[in-house]
Amino acid sequence: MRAVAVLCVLAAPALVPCLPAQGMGGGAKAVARGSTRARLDLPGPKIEFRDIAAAAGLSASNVYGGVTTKKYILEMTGNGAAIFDFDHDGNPDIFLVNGSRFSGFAPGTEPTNHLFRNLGNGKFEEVTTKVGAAFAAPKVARGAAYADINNDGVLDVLLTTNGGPVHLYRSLGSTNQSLRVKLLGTKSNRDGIGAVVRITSGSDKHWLMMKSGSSYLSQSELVLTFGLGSKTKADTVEVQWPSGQVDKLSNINSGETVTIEEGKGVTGARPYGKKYIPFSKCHPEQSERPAFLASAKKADPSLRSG
Ligand SMILES: [Ca+2]
Ligand SMILES: [Ca+2]
Repeated sequence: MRAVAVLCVLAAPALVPCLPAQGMGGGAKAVARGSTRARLDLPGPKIEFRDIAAAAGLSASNVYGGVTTKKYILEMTGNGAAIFDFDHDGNPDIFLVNGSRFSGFAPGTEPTNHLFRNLGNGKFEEVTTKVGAAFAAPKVARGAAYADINNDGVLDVLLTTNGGPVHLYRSLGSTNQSLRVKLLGTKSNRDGIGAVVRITSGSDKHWLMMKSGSSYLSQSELVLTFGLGSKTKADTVEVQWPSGQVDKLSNINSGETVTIEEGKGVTGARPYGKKYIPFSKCHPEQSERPAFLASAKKADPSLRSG
């Protein structure tokens, strides 16, 4: 099974054409075109999904059961996945954990995580081996979630393994800027789940939805992190709440986590703490450094060497 399987889950509406057309509302008609192309004819615009995973660079193999046979349901489910902007360049990246086979793996042959960096042109680069030896070490993983565990503004990653320990990876980040948004619903639900936040920063536009779930038995933090690249503020921030309330704000600085309360605007701001702790002090057993830290060092002479 290849990484494309995760995108199939994310694009679940594409599975609708597999259902019989009978009973579907609005005069919908399903038209199947082979195993990789399907089209759902609706009264509105035509919607069609095409498998572009390999062309986009998402070609690493994920391991579940045998290549052609699966003995157990858990060998067919796929594992945790997360989409977040790990390097704050404004492009969402893809993190996958990997591997379920109840017959086990010979030592050293276990599957590995996959981290794909979004190049912003429809292509992804796998950077798994560039972000630290421990990150790329073989393991049979299951759940995956992300959060900023130390308030440095950089998202860290947690994963669980089959019958093994939990792994927590603290990212050293980059010199790119970011803004984090926590929502406080009043008419809407307290965490703002379902709310859409849109920001503009110069000519850049980004949006994220506050959501629950989306990974295998995992929940990432309920804070939205926007990568701003070199921009130091969001010119506009708009929150569209599930209640229908729309809050519009302006000139929100990067480098902090702001709390936006429904109908009131910004009611709190927490600046990030210290960043760029030398890698060797965090992980003296490792010689590799995250690729994005290396590039950040080149761009920021104040970045201390590990
Ligand atoms: Ca990115
Ligand atoms: Ca962090």
